[in-house]
Amino acid sequence: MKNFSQWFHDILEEAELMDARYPIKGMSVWLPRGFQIRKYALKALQELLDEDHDEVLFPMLIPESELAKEAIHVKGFEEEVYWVTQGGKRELNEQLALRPTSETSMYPMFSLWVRSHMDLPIKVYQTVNTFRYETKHTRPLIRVREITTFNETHTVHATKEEAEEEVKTGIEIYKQFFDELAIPYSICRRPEWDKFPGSDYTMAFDMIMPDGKTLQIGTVHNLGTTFAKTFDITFENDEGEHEYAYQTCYGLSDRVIAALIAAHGDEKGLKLPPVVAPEQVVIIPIIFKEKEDIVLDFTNKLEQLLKSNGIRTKQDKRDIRAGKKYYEWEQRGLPIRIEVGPRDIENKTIVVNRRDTGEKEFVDYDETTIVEYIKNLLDDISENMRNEANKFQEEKTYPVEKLEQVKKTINKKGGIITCNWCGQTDCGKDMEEKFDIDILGTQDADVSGECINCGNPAQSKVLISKTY
Ligand code: PR8
Repeated sequence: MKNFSQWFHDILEEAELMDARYPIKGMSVWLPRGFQIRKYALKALQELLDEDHDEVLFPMLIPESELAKEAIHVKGFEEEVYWVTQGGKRELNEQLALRPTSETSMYPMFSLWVRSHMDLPIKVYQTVNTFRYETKHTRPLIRVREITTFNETHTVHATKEEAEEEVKTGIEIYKQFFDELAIPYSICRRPEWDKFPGSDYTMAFDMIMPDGKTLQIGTVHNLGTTFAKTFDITFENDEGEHEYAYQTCYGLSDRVIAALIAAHGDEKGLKLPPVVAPEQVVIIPIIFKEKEDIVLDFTNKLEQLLKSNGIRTKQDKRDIRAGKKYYEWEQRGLPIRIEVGPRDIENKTIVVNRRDTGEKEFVDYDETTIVEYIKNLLDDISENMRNEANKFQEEKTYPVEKLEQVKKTINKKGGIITCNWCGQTDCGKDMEEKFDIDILGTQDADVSGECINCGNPAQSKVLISKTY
């Protein structure tokens, strides 16, 4: 892919995912095909969250007085908040923020809900739209001003250990989710200067995009007791004393769909993992005049058989050239295309094409085994797509030992560099400036030796890249 930015821009239109012509910067329209992909991705995520979290829905507007309460948090978002100041022609007594995220909408309510340790833990999530007046260059799905698919989980616990455990749970849920969608990632702990405003620390997932820059695709934050102190979320312990609760929050956004598109797409267009494909199989009847009935009778039955077995199937009977249909379905990224013509029916075969490898196979047709065959093939496609994507992320992650290799490697190859680091803010910021790169964060590892930049003893492994 020569020019990823252009490719990404074009594919949204060509595969009928989004219309970016909406007349507000940073806001786009989800088209039916895009919306379906979003729907199946959310379904996969919600199934994982629902095991141990409850879905809720909070209002979109936050009173200024609540938003302003947590000083560090509000500082982090002050440049990005949209304000509602009027109702009709009347000025509001207090201006209301369009939520940039929901801590300050939820936590005053948590304060009312939590009385004793019996009320804990609270583990809730919601999928909502949030608004951030981003000043960096906006791009559909990647950096938007209306995040239309903000899935945020918020939890409250009686102990620090439980909150730590929940951070691990959040990471595990996201790992499973990204694995299901065949989205590769590296996980690290963000440096102090880049953690979520108000959190103790932030764990982040980053994916290497085809152009070599990384995209932050999800974050898990340990909030400690900072917000509990601000919003007075306390509980009475066994000894009758009031204690501050420990909190976590974690979130994903529209970026997951961007990652999905970017991780697998190629020159022919989209390539969708079966779990999110609006149709997993498309059947193309090859119709010749005299044999039309025979072919359609066969393909109608095949369509019904697959559908009744839970395989999302579409038959494309449009009166246009078969070649044009192949081209379109390839561009839309459907995992499997089946072609059936009169001669295939005579030979008791069907032609099965897989989008991931481009392979074509003549398959003996047997009504009793075809469903099993297609299901296995879908599994195989998922697995193959996951392996390919993970391989890309691994191959573009380079351990580096000498300082002069940092900039050279990133500029030449893109991707993520790993090296030894002292963990000091001054040293990290010095590297960011010197080499025009970003410190993604640290990974726990047994390191020995010196920091690649300042020569002090190394404390951890650090991940470095250029970022979106
Ligand atoms: C929180 N509070 O808010 P976070 N466009 C698209 N995606 C975005 C954008 C944007 N402008 N900004 C952020 N994201 C916490 C956790 C509730 C939930 C995506 O955390 O600010 C990024 O992938 O880190 C980010 O990791 C995720 O939303 C969560 O946002």
